[in-house]
Amino acid sequence: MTVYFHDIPAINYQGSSATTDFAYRHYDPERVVLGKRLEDHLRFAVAWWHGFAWPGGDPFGGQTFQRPWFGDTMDHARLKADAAFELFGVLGQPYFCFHDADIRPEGEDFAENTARLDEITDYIGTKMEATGTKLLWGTANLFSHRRYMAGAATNPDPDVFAFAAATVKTCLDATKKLGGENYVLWGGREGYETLLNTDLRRERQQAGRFLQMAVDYAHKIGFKGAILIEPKPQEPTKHQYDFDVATVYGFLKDFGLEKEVKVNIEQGHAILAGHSFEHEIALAAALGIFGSIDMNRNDYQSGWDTDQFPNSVPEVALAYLEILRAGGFTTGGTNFDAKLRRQSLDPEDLVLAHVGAMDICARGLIAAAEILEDGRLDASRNTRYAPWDKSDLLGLDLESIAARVRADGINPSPRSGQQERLENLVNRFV
Ligand code: XLS
Ligand code: NI
Ligand code: NI
Repeated sequence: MTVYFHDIPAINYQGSSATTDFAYRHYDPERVVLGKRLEDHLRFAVAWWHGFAWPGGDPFGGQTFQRPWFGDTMDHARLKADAAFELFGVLGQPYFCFHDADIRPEGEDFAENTARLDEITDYIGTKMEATGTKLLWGTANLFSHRRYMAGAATNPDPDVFAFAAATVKTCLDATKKLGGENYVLWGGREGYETLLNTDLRRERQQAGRFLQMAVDYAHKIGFKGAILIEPKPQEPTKHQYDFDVATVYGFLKDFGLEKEVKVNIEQGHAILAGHSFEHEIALAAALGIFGSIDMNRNDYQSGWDTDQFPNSVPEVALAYLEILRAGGFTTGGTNFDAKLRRQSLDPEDLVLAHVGAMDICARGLIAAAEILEDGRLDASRNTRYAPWDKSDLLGLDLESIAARVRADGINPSPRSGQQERLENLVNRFV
């Protein structure tokens, strides 16, 4: 019985000759690329919050969406889960992601929150078993409720730290129970508005200790998944502590967690930090902390985290190029942390947003694989660095290098970086 997506057929791969909007033109889950099925490369996930919890508001107006599951009872929560699994089925999505607050109504206190989370995750677990849909990651919403207005781990009030820590415990339990392959921490309010009331040093220590506790508990319960931090430079707070990949790596090093925690990188957050998505992915891979991605796109003019569905093959291709260069996803995947525009009211809109995004990602990944198979791009990069392969310079010191430069008459002659030529090469694939 359909709850919400009445009359929408299951979406199948039909290729570019498809005549309906309700078809994949590029995402063929069975297609083998670089020795792996596309579905296993991309590991798509639907985000419960944008698809099912977000009411369609903006800073100037409230709810535009009218969903039968909007409401704060457990019956509503179950109906929401029914609709979510219906969408996963229509799309053939292998994974989903959730925050505790997306799947259960807020209770009166911690005990009620926990009971509700247990109840709804039992319900969701049964549906997962029946459908084969899996959990890419779970997380705790430590930013929406007013108790978190001054931060969760970084709050000046230890009671808020305690409430947040207790909540993360329950969300780690829930994620483990559902077989989640990762657990994500996005510090939505872990930052500050003004130094006039903020002890930055203290807050940073609190955040580090909080993360150590989460990692210790994950070990203790035998959680096999990866723990991921999701960097973001600002919004909601003016200064977020987890600014970007480089900042997070320094933070992890400081608290001895660089081997324990990886990153979940979001396209829109990378843009807000003044980076490209592929820069953040490549840096995380170089540092050994690449985990997963939140796929979306930001409006390049607005300066907000607009969380739109991706629609540019050339951009997405460069991101997957770095992911493939890094060896592909292990526990991670492509989570659509993306929401409809608020005028897109219909059930079809939610389906087609994902269909388009999945096709774009498939095209991007296929293009990236072809670039690697072609080999010229990487060959050119290797040639560029080839002299380093036979160099012993990094083992020397300044004095001996100076002596060598004088003795050998070293006098470098610049070589072209060939950027336009390489851009032309890449453009033949995207
Ligand atoms: C918000 C974040 C959030 C995380 C999960 O900007 O992207 O959606 O992915 O808490
Ligand atoms: Ni995100
Ligand atoms: Ni975001």
